[in-house]
Amino acid sequence: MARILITSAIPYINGIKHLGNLVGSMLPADVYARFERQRGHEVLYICATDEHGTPAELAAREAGQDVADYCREQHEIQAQAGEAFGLSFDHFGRSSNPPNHRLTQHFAHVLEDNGLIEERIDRQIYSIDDERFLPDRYVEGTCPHCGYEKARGDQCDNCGRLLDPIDLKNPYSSISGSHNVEVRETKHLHLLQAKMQDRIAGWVESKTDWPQLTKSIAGKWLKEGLRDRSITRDLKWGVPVAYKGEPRPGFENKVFYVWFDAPIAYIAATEEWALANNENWERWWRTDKGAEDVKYVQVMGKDNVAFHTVSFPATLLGSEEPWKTVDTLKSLNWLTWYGGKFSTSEGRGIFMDQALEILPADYWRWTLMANAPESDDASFTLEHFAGVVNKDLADVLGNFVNRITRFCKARFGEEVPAEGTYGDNEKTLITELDRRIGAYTGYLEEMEFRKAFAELRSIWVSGNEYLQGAAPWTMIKEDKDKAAASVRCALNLIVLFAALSRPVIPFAADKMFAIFGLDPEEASHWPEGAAAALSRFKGGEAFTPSDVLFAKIEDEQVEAWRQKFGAE
Ligand code: B3M
Ligand code: ZN
Repeated sequence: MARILITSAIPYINGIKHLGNLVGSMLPADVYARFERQRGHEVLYICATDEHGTPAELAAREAGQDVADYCREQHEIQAQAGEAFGLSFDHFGRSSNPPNHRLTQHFAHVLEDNGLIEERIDRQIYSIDDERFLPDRYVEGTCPHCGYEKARGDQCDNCGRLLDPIDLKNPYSSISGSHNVEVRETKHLHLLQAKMQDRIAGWVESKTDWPQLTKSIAGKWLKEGLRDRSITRDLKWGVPVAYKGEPRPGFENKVFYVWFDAPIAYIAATEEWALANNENWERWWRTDKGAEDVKYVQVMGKDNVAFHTVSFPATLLGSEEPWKTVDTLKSLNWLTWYGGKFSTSEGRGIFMDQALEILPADYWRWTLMANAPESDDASFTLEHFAGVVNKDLADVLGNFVNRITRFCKARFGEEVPAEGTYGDNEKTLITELDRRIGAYTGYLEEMEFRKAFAELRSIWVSGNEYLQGAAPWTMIKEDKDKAAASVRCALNLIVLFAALSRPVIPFAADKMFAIFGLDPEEASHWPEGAAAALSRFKGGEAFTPSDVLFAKIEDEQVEAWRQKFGAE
């Protein structure tokens, strides 16, 4: 049994996440966590809300709320949405909670002791009308690289480049819209990443099994040369620049930069989990306390990769303390909404809460994961979604389950039939299933989700084909025992399919187990092989057919959703 620590990028607190955010980090991490749990490994899946920085302050201001209240409410909303989507976090913490304050201040302190932090004078945009500095997203303007006119101070949404606010052309305050701004000097702490270039490069080098996308993003940053970066901001909301309760002189009105404290929240949220469950967090994070045996997997969208391959490792390695660093880093491309951006402000796209108002979680989970933006960006359209649900879930998996349980009930009664023995048809099926289950398991291990779920779909199809060939509905007239054996085989297949499908469609899988009154925890142990799985029921086991597992999506529904969610 291995111990596997999984973290997905922690979602910003500023409002409920859309389907693109979901498939970019939390959902693939969940699928992987569920898979590894079913295989009997000890898994700890940690996530949290990312509550600091200008996104939080700006959103609270827009909502007309105090930022602490806003974060508390939004955390609850995101926690509930995650649960409703079946995201199986072991803990969903908050970057604003005390453990993260303590750890963030601790890291800054040891980094400074190690000569990796320095006070420097920065030039920052100051808004005369707002009477304050405008860090990061508080300032907008024209991107110096691509000319986009609404680039934010920290990043251009159009070309994706990271920016320094003073590089923006024609800057203005995003609070008041005022152009009455000037550059002023202010003191900040800088993390001396340039000193760590060789150290980080060597560490990245040692990560031989990182996927291509991850490697190439890290490589690009290292090639450009690591730059020192400021890790404090002129803001009120955040982790105070203090140590053991003592504010740092001259930094009373400053906090740590959100990207400095957010990854540390992975550790802090583990500590929250430990506190709540009387567990030990250090055995997951400290290599001197048992974490050397942990496999640590991170999942995130491609825009977060630089922070996880360079900045966060600089924090961990620079501390010279025995922290666990990432082993496998799975990064994903973008999911687009009809080829464009999901946008809260423009009402384009579907958000997690809205999705569940119209259809159950599994419909979305399947479609998103089977078409995950892995090798490239992928486009979400309602038409494609309806096609996938109708074909894969309703016609292939749902139909298989409904058809065989109804037929058995009508002709053999509500018990698995015991008559007959397996023959050539079943032998062929077992051979095919073993091959496909092996491939499927391998893809899940590698987190190659599209390939994995293409394989799972083929596994479901092979069940349908088997049933088509065995045709118990005609066979029953010639050879009732033979028909009984194929019905038994097909009923066993339902349980096998449920176990294999549970990482991605957990709710439907549990409904499938419930047909036979099976305990999902026990019945979902990762299948050893098809032969064993298909002889689970020997005959005489009672069952109750379920109602329709997956309803088809009608054209009229698609049309109505197109209007509602701004499809183009
Ligand atoms: N909250 C950005 C994002 O949600 C950021 C991730 C932090 S991971 C430590 O894309
Ligand atoms: Zn740009």
